[in-house]
Amino acid sequence: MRRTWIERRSPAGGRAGRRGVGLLGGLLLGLTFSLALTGCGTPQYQFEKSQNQEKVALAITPYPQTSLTPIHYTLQVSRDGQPVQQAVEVEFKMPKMDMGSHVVQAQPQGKKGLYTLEQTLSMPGDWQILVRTGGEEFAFDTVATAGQASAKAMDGMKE
Ligand SMILES: [Cu+2]
Repeated sequence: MRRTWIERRSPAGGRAGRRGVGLLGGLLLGLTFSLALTGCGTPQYQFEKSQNQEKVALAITPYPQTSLTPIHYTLQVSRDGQPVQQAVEVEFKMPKMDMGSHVVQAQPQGKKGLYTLEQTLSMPGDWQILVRTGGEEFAFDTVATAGQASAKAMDGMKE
């Protein structure tokens, strides 16, 4: 349905393809919006760790992550293969720098063990993402490249 809607809106699809617009178009539009609100479709998990029967998969969107840009993180948490529903805390820190850390609560999405959060990394470099599921702590070593905004900020600093 989503694809159909996009084709209808594309210039190539033309106005002829919009005959049925009106109520149906409104319904499709509403559906597309609700899909957009529930997330970015199927996340691509770049990282996965298991320990003590618990498993955490981490999806970074977009990937690779860039600094000074809001990045979406999706976590899929399971224990013995079953979705886990509990508080999930995430800490962001740069292991090679003494610049503190940022702790965020991940928001549960439905009952499939999915959790999301958005975070803007303050600078490019190595970022350790610590995921605490209650009993376990999972450490993911990730890298952020310099985002557009970051490159601009650096230019601004060169007076
Ligand atoms: Cu730093």
